[in-house]
Amino acid sequence: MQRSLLTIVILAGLSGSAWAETITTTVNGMVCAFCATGIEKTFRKQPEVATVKVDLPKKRVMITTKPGQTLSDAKIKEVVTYSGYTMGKIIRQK
Ligand SMILES: [Cu+2]
Repeated sequence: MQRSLLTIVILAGLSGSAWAETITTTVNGMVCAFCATGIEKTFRKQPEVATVKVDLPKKRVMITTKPGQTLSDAKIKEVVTYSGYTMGKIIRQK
């Protein structure tokens, strides 16, 4: 168990970009559950996106991409703007 976990950690370190990316972005103007659901659905429609989680009190959207895929800043901005909001900072984690 511990050994396989170590292998995973090593593999993750070696292959880098082949792994999913976690992107967090602030969405200004997102104030209620309808906003949250709308933006969640729009992000979920993007082919690169694996999961979407909305933190309404913090006005944050957390996106994880499919392995080896990414979502460009431009694309994120497009989704947020298209949904009628303004985008804050984007934080990326591999
Ligand atoms: Cu709303």
